[in-house]
Amino acid sequence: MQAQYLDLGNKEVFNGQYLLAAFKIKVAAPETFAGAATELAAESSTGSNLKVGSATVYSQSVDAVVYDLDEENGIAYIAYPWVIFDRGGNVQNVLTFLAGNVFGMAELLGCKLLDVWFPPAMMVQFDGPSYTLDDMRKYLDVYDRPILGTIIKPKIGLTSYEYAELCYDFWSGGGDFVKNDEPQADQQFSPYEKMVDAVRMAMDKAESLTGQTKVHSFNVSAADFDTMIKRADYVQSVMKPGSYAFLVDGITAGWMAVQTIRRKYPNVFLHFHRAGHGAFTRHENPIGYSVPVLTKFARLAGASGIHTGTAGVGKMAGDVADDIGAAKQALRVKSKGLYFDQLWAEIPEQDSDVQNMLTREELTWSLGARGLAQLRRQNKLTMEGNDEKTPWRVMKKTAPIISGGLNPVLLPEFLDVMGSIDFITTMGGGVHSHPMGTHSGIKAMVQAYDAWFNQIPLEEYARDKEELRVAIEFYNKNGIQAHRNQA
Ligand code: CAP
Ligand code: MG
Ligand code: MG
Repeated sequence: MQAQYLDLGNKEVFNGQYLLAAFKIKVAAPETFAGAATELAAESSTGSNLKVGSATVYSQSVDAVVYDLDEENGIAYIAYPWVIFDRGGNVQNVLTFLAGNVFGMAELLGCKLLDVWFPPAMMVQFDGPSYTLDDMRKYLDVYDRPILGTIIKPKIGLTSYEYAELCYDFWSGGGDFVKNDEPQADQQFSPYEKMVDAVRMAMDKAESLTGQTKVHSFNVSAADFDTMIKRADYVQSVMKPGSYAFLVDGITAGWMAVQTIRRKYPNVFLHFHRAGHGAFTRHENPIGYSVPVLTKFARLAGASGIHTGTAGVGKMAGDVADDIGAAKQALRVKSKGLYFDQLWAEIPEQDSDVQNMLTREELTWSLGARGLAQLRRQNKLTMEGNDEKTPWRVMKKTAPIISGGLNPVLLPEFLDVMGSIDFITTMGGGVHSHPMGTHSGIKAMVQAYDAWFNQIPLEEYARDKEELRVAIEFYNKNGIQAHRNQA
């Protein structure tokens, strides 16, 4: 027990000078619950396992504070003076405190950061997103549906031209967005610059055929920052502004890579791929942090989009509370969390602009996904409540990116679970496994969306649409839905 970190009932922690955190902890005997919470607070702020004589009056003033305990549910609430964090908005530094050594503490058998709340004064230190889903919607001229995307599959192993052919097949079939898969880099069989050149050619061909603009997300993750920047600069030298995004494997390449790309290329969509997040976020893992926590930090870091999961509709573990909760943390100005309601604005209550925006946002979300789609089809509105009219004092949105085992037949179900159309869906297997090939895979996706929008059952809508009819038969037999039905 380190009593100096315990101050139950402390109300000062709500004065806007503290980051608030809710940890679910499991304690190793003989430590008490309160004792473990103080050890956690010490190690994740100013202390160690022993009280040091070198502490000063000032250093003790920035100790973290255990301000509430819910032993029955295993929740410890800890407040951190936000001044302890590196100045200038540094996510890796905050996580080194809150998600660093504490995961290794012997007296904690479980230590999961389930929710976090950022005070306005701290939020302004961080970049937040710059180029957003609204900008991509404008570039694509797509407002009344999700951005329809794919990941080229097989995950790796295609030559640059084979890769680009699939991009063309997808874009020419009506798709908007193609991404590199998360491990694609500068492999022997697909040299980076040749891949970029080939994608540009495929994009030009598809755009002249369809008359529609297209986007490609290039993975710029690399062994070192210089190589990452070199890859980003090459993409920028070949592609048209707006036609490309930079993908960063945010967990394996790290937060410094994410924030470097955000700061060097503010006019480019920053695509945060979260490969590796499962080690921290899966429910069965008692040590780590939740999907909403990862998503909140990604928005703070300035991700234009981050994968938030399919809420159990696809192949990855996940549920509505986590995944749709995370999507709302990413998109909304005010979003309810598991433990804290986050307001992504610096001048909250007394500001009429923000209050009007919150009212509009509430109305928009009450429409549900289809209601919003219909509103947009009539008015070509971007996401109400957090759009280009967004005052400077509100942190811009991060777009949920939804993939993981989705296929056209599952899209309607996910839309209803999501409750919004403001996301990018990227189906890999769910497009390239279509029995008639990639071009039909995206056509089936567009047809499935149209059926959902017009509230027509898929089977009925597919009567005169071969791509969708074949997709329904194939995915009901081979897709995730088949596995779930067997379960
Ligand atoms: C999906 C994917 C994505 C995962 C990421 C893959 O491919 O490209 O990286 O979905 O998961 O490599 O598995 P499929 P999440 O569409 O073929 O499943 O979006 O949950 O972070
Ligand atoms: Mg240390
Ligand atoms: Mg992938």
